[in-house]
Amino acid sequence: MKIYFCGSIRGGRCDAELYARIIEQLKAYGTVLTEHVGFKEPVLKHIEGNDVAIHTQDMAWLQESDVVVAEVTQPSLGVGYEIGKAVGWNKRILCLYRPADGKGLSAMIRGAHDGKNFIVKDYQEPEVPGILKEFLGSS
Ligand code: 6K6
Repeated sequence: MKIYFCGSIRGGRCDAELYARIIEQLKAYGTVLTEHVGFKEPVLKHIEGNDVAIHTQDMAWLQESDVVVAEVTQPSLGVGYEIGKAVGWNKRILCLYRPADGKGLSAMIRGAHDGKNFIVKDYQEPEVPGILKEFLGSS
């Protein structure tokens, strides 16, 4: 299974270490095409700084992916764009959101939940293994 993981980059890197821990768990289910999203420093040095190349590569990976897992707590235009494209390409999508006082998830994400192909889960980190097993275990 090819897994496309989405997480904020220019939207803010406060959750980068959490992304890395989720990606490590995702590897038990298949190939994570976007492992760099969890890295502290940019590692795609050959395309870093070239936004056209980043977009082209990411869209190719997104198209070839079987499922999309997005950590959506830190708002990110890029993650929202990727989720929208994934919906258009009929991908199965899991969005993970950590509720916090005074903040709320976009209605464009929460409102897309259909309980089948587009899943939105409010969670805390200890729940991640069970959520991934439920979403990916049957894929
Ligand atoms: C930085 C860190 C690692 O690699 C880089 C170079 N930049 C990007 N490389 C690959 N994918 C990117 C890069 N910047 C954004 N993306 C894609 O958009 C990722 O797949 C993320 O899920 C999403 C983040 O969007 P922003 O708007 O938060 O940057």
